[in-house]
Amino acid sequence: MQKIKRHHEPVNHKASKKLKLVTDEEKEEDAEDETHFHEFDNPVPWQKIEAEGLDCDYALLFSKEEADILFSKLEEEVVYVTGEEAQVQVFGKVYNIPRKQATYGDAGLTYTYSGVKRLACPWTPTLEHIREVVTKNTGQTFNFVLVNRYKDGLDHMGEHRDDEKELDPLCPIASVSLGAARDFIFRHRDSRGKHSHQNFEPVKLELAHGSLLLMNSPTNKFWYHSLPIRKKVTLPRINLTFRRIVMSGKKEHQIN
Ligand SMILES: O=C(O)CCC(=O)C(=O)O
Repeated sequence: MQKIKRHHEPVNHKASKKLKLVTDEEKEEDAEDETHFHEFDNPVPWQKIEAEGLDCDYALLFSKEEADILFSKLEEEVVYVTGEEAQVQVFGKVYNIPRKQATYGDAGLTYTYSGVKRLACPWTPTLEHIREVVTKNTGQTFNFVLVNRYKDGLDHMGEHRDDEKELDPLCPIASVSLGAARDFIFRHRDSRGKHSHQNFEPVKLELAHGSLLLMNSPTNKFWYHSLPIRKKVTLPRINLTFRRIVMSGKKEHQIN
């Protein structure tokens, strides 16, 4: 197992600059600095999760009461895709996705996932609210969210990397979990399959109700992740992965 270090600073440098006690001199300097983030007034205790090529931050972002309300609101608001849209093609074969999925985001954005192109629906009030809280606590902006709903522990997500060309590779993927706690496993790309030539230990986490996992660059280059079947889990879970999509896969076309 990998070591998880606790740290109590916000996750980016712009933010940490604002969260320490500042002297008057520093305040004057800050007044000239356009990149200050006074809204970082609600720091959460982050845990650092690190391994070779893996850099994540984990925090409980919402209290149980807040997370319960958000879960119920999302159950009312989110409309999941059905029919052919709820299927994927892998090596030419069509499969039903073993969970429900929906995509929301800024107007006109699309995201291609396992060969399927999805158009973003307009933000719902609750998704917009959660996006704002994530931005406040990370300093990162997001223009898209992939929603996955797992009815119980039989619903799952196979091993993959979030390395699609539309994603800004330097923007972390912010994964908010609501509902049943589920195991989440990272596996290094060189430790997969029979012919793996390296022996990296997998990194295993439990994603709690109300938590936020930030997958920072270069995690998605080197590590695959999955949400395996857990037969003992009987309750549903909703996961939101906030992403920053760039129009053509090139940074200069960034939308947000
Ligand atoms: O539900 C989860 O935590 C996994 C989500 C995920 O891997 C993804 O959206 O790429």
